[in-house]
Amino acid sequence: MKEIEFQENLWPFDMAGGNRHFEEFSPTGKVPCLVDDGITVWESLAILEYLHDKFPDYRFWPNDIQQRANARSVSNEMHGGFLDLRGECPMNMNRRVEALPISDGARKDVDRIVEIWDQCLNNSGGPFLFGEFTNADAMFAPVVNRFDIYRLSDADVVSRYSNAMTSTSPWHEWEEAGRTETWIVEEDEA
Ligand SMILES: N[C@@H](CCC(=O)N[C@@H](CS)C(=O)NCC(=O)O)C(=O)O
Repeated sequence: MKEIEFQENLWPFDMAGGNRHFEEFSPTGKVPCLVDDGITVWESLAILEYLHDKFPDYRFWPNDIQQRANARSVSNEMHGGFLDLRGECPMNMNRRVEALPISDGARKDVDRIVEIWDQCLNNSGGPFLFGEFTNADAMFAPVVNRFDIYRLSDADVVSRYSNAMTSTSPWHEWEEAGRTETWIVEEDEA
């Protein structure tokens, strides 16, 4: 989204083998992991903070201190929470769109996410949570996919945000790349 050059190294999951091959480049043995100029950064939110430090002019976080605090708060909420939703509704670019019955816990997560999107978009005017694309949108992008494929909400704000996100060319590239994968990770099939 910020048109910064990067190289993606695709290491398919090997759940049966415990993904031990990830340990070759990632201290936690998990992905994502960024390696830049000999610096290794793991944990998605730490990677986004690193990008903010490295490219201060790209506005990875909003300029305004109040908005930046809000963006960091909702991003941390995503990073550390919504476990029911994340467990029951894995992100999947290849799944056919179909409603999925979800637990009360996951419904509570959905309601809170709709509330966040509603407040942020009303406040900023959109198209992204804080106006232009920021780290907060990067954190919520996988949830846009979950809302779409499992038809989790028919709130106006959800289709509005989903349209903004899924009409970007990085989204198309991401979706296309996911759809060309031929392997199935059983753990990530709802
Ligand atoms: N809190 C970490 C989560 C990392 C994580 O759980 N990654 C998953 C894929 S989304 C993974 O690598 N799983 C492989 C495994 O647990 O063996 C982050 O935000 O980066």
